[in-house]
Amino acid sequence: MLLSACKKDPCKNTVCLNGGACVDGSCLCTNGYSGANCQTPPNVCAGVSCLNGGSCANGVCVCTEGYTGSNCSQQVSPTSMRITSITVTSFPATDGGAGWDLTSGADIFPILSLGGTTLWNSPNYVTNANPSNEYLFTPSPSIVLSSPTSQYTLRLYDYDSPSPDDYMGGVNFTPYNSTSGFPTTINLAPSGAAVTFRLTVSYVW
Ligand SMILES: [Ca+2]
Repeated sequence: MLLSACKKDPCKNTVCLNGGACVDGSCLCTNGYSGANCQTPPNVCAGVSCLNGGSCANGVCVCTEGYTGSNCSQQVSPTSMRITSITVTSFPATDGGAGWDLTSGADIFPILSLGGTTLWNSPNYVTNANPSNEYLFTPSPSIVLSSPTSQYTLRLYDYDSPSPDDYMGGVNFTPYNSTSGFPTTINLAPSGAAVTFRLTVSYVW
């Protein structure tokens, strides 16, 4: 009995933090803490998966711009978009078999419109454009699309002033789609289109 009474307490020098309890000299931790002294907090981001470039902080997803929701899976609709460049990627070599101009190629320029309103009419045109080349137009300032879910129209013309310009072809498009992410390059090339374009765009939320 005497020996037993003198036995050292194995928990005498053991400190258990964060609500842990010492049992036989070892800490029994609670609330997800771990470590010899229950000093290591639980990894609250374990098992939290944040999509679309989001990252976990304190167990909660912090989403990148344009995304929301508990795991950043939902897109935030942009309030507007901007077109920073328009590339003409193809156009017909002839006007129904005849040349666009009497003795030379088409002098191309695009026009962007929304409904019946012209939003941008290229101030410059490319003389004698070659149908096997691509042509870049850079609006300055960039074109604001204030209604990204509306249908816009981009058309290509052959400059013929003082005669009326010839319409060469065009594409209808809706700039923003709630399920396609936020691409910065948009190809406007529906099958069968005589004239096709490639846009570079940015988003404003
Ligand atoms: Ca012309």
